Amino acid sequence: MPTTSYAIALGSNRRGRHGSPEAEIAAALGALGGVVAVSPLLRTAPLGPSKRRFANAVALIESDETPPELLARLKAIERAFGRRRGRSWGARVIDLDIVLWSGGTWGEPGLTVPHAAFRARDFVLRPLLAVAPDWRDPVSGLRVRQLAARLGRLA
Ligand code: PH2
Ligand code: MG
Ligand code: MG
Repeated sequence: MPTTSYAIALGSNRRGRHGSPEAEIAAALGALGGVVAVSPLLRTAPLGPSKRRFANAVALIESDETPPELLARLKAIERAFGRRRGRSWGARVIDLDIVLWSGGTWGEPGLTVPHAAFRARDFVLRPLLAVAPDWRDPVSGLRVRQLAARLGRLA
């Protein structure tokens, strides 16, 4: 029985072999497995240099994997979906980020949990609020609903 849950942020702003960004996110949810909740899908303005709008969502999953094990699997799914690496913040078929982990914090080069920037990102906090409003961020001590309210316009 999985004892560990994760909040995963999904983003896409480029068509892939499944079709539209929305279709890529739906396919990624299937590939993830262990999904227990999915937020509504949002269309969001790009943060950063990419010109195309994103489809974004957050899923809660249950998994026995450690954060590095899950990260390796997320990267494999990104590769299988045709994600090209190396172009930082370029348009992407799929982006799968670990946002929160029920085990608390994890810190090592290349993997920080909770996600280092999620508290400032509307396109993560808004869908996260829909599926896990009471999840407490172990770093700030604030619940997701408080983080969302703090970011403004959200709660
Ligand atoms: N992801 C990024 C950079 N900018 N903007 C939006 N709206 N949604 C994203 O998922 C996103 C972004 C890097 O991962
Ligand atoms: Mg990523
Ligand atoms: Mg990302």
